[in-house]
Formats: sequence, structure tokens, C-alpha cells
Amino acid sequence: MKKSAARLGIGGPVGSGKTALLECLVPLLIKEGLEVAIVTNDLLTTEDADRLKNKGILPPERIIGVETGSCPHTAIREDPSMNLLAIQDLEILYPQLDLIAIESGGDNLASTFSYDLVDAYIFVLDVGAGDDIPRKNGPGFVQSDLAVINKIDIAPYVGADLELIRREAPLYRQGKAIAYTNCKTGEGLDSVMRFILEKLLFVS
Ligand SMILES: Nc1nc2c(ncn2[C@@H]2O[C@H](COP(=O)(O)OP(=O)(O)OP(=O)(O)O)[C@@H](O)[C@H]2O)c(=O)[nH]1
Ligand SMILES: [Mg+2]
Repeated sequence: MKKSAARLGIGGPVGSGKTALLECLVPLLIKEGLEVAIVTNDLLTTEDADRLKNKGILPPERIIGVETGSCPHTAIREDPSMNLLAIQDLEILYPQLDLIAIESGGDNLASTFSYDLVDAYIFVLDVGAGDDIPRKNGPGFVQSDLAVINKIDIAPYVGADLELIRREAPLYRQGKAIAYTNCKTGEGLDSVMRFILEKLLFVS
């Protein structure tokens, strides 16, 4: 019997690029021959699920929008029941799934996932938040399995020192993986793919 799909959380502050990262990753995962589905979380809408469906990166039935109606991190940590139900629905419909990605609603530096919900999670920050963001030692950044520092292209426009971020981020991550990405061009996505394939799906 096939093992259930691997579950990947994607969390991080509002607007850091979580959905943009999914838009880039899904075609790359499909190219690897993987069967993928997505659960998105928004407070009071299914905005991100609708956006992903409109983009056509997956058949729309493979994307479920969960309206959490509460603090986003409650739905990924304290009470993940709504997300677990969505995952169950997807697994019944698509028993062949290899990977289910769960995007958290945009939250703050403290948002972490429960490992009852996911096997691993990515925390997405963007350089627009400032080059001191690693130093704030936020639990999401420090504890996540992969930290993605996104929007590296905008560093010069927001006065963020990318080299400083590159020097300081590893000090807070204590050896855990970090990727530096530009979702507009695809730069850095190879590191994210490597993480997913090797550390989550155990394929090389
Ligand atoms: N310049 C630049 N813009 C980006 C990048 N990644 C995402 N964006 C833009 O940033 C904005 C927010 O991206 P989203 O993917 O919606 O961010 P999100 O984290 O999913 O947002 P919420 O779900 O609302 O928390 C959009 O306008 C994206 O086009 C990037 O690498 N570079
Ligand atoms: Mg989003």
C-alpha cells in the first residue's frame, strides 16, 4: 500500500511570497514526475486558492482553500483540524499524491507549524522587511526546516543589505537550511527543490 503523501507547510509574514513560491515550485515538482495538491489558508476568503486555480498550475480540484476565520497560526499549530480534514479529502480523491503543500495564512515571525500537521515546513521572509530580520530571532525563522529569504531582487530599492543578511542568517539558523530566492526570475529555487526532494521526499 502506498504511504500517505508527504506534507509540506509554507508559512511566514503577510505578503512575503508564500503563494508566489508555490506558483514557482509546483511546475518544477510536476516536471520531476510528482503528484501534487495544495491547501491554502486565508482568514475570511479563499483568495489564494482562487489565484492558484486561475493560474492553472494544477487541476482546480487539487487545490482546497480553507477559511480559517481566526488567527492564522491557530489553524497550523494549536488546532490544525480544518487543515487535516482538507488533507483527508485530497487523499481520498487522489490516493496517488506524493506531496501536499499547506500554505498558512500570512502571519508574523512567531508562526510555526505543528508536526501533527506537516512533515516539514518552510518559513518565507522577504528582504523588504529589513536586513535586521534574521537578528529578530523569530521562532518561525529559527525553527523552520527551511528558511526562504525571498525578494532578493528588491534589496537595493528598500535599502536592505543582502550581504549582511547572508552573513547573519546562518548564525540564527544553527546549521539548518536557508535559500535566497527571487520568485520573479526563479533564482534560488534549485535550493528549495533540493530541500523538498532530499529532505522531505527522500529522492536524490
Ligand atoms: N519583486 C519581487 N516580488 C515578489 C517576489 N515574490 C513575491 N513577490 C510579490 O510580492 C507580493 C506578495 O506575494 P504573495 O505570493 O501573494 O505573498 P504571500 O506570502 O502569499 O501573501 P499572503 O498569503 O497574503 O500572506 C506579490 O505582489 C508578488 O508578486 C519576489 O521574489 N520578488
Ligand atoms: Mg498567499
